[in-house]
Amino acid sequence: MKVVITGAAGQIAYSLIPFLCEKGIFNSNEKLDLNLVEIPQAMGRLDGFVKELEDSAYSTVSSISTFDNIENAVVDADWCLLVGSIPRGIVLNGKEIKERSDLLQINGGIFTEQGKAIGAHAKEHCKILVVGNPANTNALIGYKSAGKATQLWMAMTMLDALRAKAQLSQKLGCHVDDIYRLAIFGNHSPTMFPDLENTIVAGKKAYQEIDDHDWVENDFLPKIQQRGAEIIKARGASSASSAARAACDTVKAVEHPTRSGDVFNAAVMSDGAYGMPKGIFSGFPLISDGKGSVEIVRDYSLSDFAKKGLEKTANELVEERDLVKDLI
Ligand code: NAX
Repeated sequence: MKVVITGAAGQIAYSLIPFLCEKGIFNSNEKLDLNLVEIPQAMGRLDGFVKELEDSAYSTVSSISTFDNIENAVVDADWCLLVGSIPRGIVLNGKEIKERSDLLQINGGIFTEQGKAIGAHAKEHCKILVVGNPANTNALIGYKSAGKATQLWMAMTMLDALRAKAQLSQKLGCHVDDIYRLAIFGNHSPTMFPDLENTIVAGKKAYQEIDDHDWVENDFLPKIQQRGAEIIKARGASSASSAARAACDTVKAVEHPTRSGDVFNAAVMSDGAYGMPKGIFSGFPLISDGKGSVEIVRDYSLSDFAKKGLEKTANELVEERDLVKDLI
């Protein structure tokens, strides 16, 4: 089982790789070949981390290799976790990258190259999870550049779903495991729409249990949409441990059958489901059969309030797509 991780010397990967090496994440008992990818300037830091991984003596791991280019790293890959990207605020060639359009163009270049390499060299049924932001549109660029319909491209919305579950469990005094069918629609950005109208908690409709639309609209939604910014303000750095947990949970969710009556969350290519425009990567409720097939769950009913939320996040995704149209 060959697993490629980019951005491997970064803060998310520092938590993510140990999580992935725990038993039971992958469906197969094959041992893992970890191919860790970084930019040339970060290879020294990556070597230090590799020493720590070696010292952890994971029984699940067969080999650990490092790469400063994507082409060689993805040969015969089963999974590619694309975590590395250029963050907003970085200074490149004397210019601070502040605008979303600049960020999309720069990361677009990275994901074009990575997509091409994955399409050409990774396994036919390789699964790809894009974590690096702007994750949905990076996934779109990667998917288009790969040009291989048999490969499964996803962008991460699991962290948003976990955040929403945590807030709901606090509100209703239930355990997170009692929450079913919580869905994140749209972009991994402040326009995302976390839906509670179809959520079930311990067999009951969550919305009726909450019985407070004002809390949903004015408390819950902004909290989930702004949670990333809240963490950056408090920590002085973006979410890392929770993002790593979410990435690992996404791999596990694809690798194993979804529990009966539940869904998991990731953004996949829209085929028009729930009125989301075709040809963008949007968060949807999904199910996996644990054998490589992932499908959108299509029986959610959406109120006018939810439809408005979906429209807003869809518009943003279309705008992002238009900003990178020369790359796709
Ligand atoms: P770090 O800056 O700590 O690490 C990123 C690493 O990627 C760096 O070591 C850098 O050298 C490397 N890198 C850059 N370009 C690369 C390339 N072309 N190939 C290989 N490696 C490359 O960031 P970290 O906190 O780990 O976050 C990584 C990404 O996740 C960011 O884009 C961040 O915005 C995004 N996030 C996405 C989330 C999601 O839910 N989808 C949530 C958490 C996080 O904000």
